[in-house]
Amino acid sequence: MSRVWEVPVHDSTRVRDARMAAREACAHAGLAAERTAAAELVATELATNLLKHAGGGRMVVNPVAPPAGGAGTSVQLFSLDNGPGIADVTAALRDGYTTADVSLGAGLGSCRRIANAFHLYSVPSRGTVATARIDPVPGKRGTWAAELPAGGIAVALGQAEQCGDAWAWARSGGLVTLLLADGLGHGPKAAHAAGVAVAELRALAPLPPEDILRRLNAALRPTRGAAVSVAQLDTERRELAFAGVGNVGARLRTEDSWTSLVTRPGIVGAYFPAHLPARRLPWRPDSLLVLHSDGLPSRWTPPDDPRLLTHDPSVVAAAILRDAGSPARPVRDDTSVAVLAPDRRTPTP
Ligand SMILES: [Mn+2]
Repeated sequence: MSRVWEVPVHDSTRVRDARMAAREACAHAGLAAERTAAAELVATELATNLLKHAGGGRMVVNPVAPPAGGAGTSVQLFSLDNGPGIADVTAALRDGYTTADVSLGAGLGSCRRIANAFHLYSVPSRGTVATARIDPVPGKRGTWAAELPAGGIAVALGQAEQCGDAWAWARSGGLVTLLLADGLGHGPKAAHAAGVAVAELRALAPLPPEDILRRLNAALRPTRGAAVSVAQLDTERRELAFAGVGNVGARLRTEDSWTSLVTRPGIVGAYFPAHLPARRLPWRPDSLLVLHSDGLPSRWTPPDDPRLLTHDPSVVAAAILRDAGSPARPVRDDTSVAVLAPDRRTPTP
């Protein structure tokens, strides 16, 4: 997951770049030709929409874990803009629908049909976030339901190919564990360190967060190290356990307020804290957890739109990333956001 693609889309030549990014990501993920074609079509459509309807924006492409139990790697495409938004999302998702003078072709409805999961969050005058996931095999298309309990997005400093941040989630019995790792510095060595942490998660998922971090400390010793936070939801006891080493931020939404969860100073793989207590908190049906690397401005504001919070975790993560950064506040590092929200269900757009 260390490889990421980011394409600013401000003129028509960039539509091709978005399509090529999707193709490269599919090759990286080992997807078959038919899935690659689907990803290219979705990328072309989303990038074209950015130009035609949003006055530009950006596309991000990340390899991600496939749905629970699935093998291989999926490709997640994101389209982010601050354009006028889509007034009627339901109409826009109808196959063949377009507001442009000239038909764009299949449109968003087609993206929804082709992708294994497609989510759209649009606010008039604030812009649109679209996420489309292409899995190794077709199926379960175009659902609005949040079929995965977690989602995330990662972009690299200066649109580099290697991202030093990585996130992953894993299920083990009634436990759902979300991890975000920020490799020291940036570039390939940071990406390697974060990648090792993510690769270890599946095997460590039955352990409590503090033990996962201890085991990662050993696994990351040959690397340059990483800041890592681990949040684990016990779905039966409805309790969240959290522990972190280094500067990966965590915020938990409880009722209508956000709580920052504190991490211990240190570097997983290099300087591990002697004492690492996990914090345990109650988890409500409307709870939502955000993990983020320090690429996000330290004073970012959590989303206040209750509609956003009911969306798919991939959408929430992408909207946080979009809204936290601006030309006035350029990012200084790789940036990633991961969201845990297993109880979300979005019956209507
Ligand atoms: Mn970093």
